[in-house]
Amino acid sequence: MDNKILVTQTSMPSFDEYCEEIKSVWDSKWLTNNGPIHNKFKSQLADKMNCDNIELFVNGHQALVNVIKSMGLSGEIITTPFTFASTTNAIIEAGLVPVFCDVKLDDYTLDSSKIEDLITDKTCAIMPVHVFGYICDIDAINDIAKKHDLKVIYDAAHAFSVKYKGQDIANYGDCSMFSFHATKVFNTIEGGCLVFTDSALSENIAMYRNFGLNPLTGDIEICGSNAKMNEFQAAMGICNLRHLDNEIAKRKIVSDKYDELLSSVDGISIMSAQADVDRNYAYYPIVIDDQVYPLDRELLIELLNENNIFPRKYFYPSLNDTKAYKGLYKGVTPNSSQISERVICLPMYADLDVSSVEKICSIIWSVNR
Ligand code: T4K
Repeated sequence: MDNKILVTQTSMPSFDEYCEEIKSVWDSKWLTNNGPIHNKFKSQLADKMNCDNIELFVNGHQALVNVIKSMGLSGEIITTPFTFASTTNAIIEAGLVPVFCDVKLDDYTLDSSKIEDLITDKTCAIMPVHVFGYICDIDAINDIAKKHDLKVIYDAAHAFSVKYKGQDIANYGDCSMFSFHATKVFNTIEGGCLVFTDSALSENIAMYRNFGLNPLTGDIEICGSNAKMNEFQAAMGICNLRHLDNEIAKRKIVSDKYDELLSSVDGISIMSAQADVDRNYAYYPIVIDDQVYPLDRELLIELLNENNIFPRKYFYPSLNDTKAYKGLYKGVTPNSSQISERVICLPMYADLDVSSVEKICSIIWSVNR
């Protein structure tokens, strides 16, 4: 083992705890396709998120593509370019057109004041992202969607277990997608889920995730995919759910330490806590203003790398500046480009010890004195 400090590190249950959870699979020989462990995990998640309609997926990306198709949407979806590629890719894979709306400089989420200017007669939905676990302008987005009869699909990949006004974040909008990838606050190795309000969608969602097969008639009703979560993933979820509160509590200690040590570095912005939000401390982004801070982003990353610390440029480039999408879709997004060019996510995970945070911060400070 080397002593590299990477941007994140997966949290896992003990080997014995996981083995205990998957033991029954050796008796049943039932590995996937809505097995008993899958179903147990699904009902645990529904209880945790206090929601009626939930479906589990092999990964979050497939879940996003699925819900766009299951809702029968067509035309344009207004979305943010400051996100992981999955958000835009899902819209395009589902056969729709992304329209990029700029983000706010304070929390990097969709700027709700700019959404209405982008609505046309082709707009069918808004897909905001609770990026880094910071929640969007939920109330304003809801009002706009109601006024213009649009669906709201939250890419909540980073926001598992976040609460807004005391309610689980899953309960806002028409649908929320959570990612349970190994790099997330809560993981099922790979995995994800959809939580949605309209129970009439359940049938379509289930069919799209299983080749379009109608379980009652045996007919193929739609052109579906294979996106089911298997028993090993679900077992990891059941174990990790037991440790989630502790995971978030440990992340809070890391985040608080960063806040304490970085809040007064000239030229480095950190995020402030949002009102009415119980956080999950998914990421620790900082934004560097190299007119003030002595190093630009690349040089700071180089300095950290020399010290065996490996932050990441989440998210760069802004998606409308990428090779795949540059010039193809509508939207003027200077804030997204500006943040993308200056942001780095510092190491953030439950087992990151405070002395490592102190080391990272002292390196950041060392060039600022
Ligand atoms: N929407 C948004 C906004 C998203 O951010 C994502 C995914 C999605 C949708 C789609 O959800 P999924 O289909 O993935 O469920 C990672 C993840 O692969 C991806 O899930 C995530 N967002 C994205 C932001 O980050 P990479 O390419 O940065 O991961 P990688 O392999 O470089 O790993 C980063 C660090 O994590 C490593 O340096 C060490 C640590 N790590 C990684 C793995 C794979 C572990 O400790 N254990 C592991 O198993 O994409």
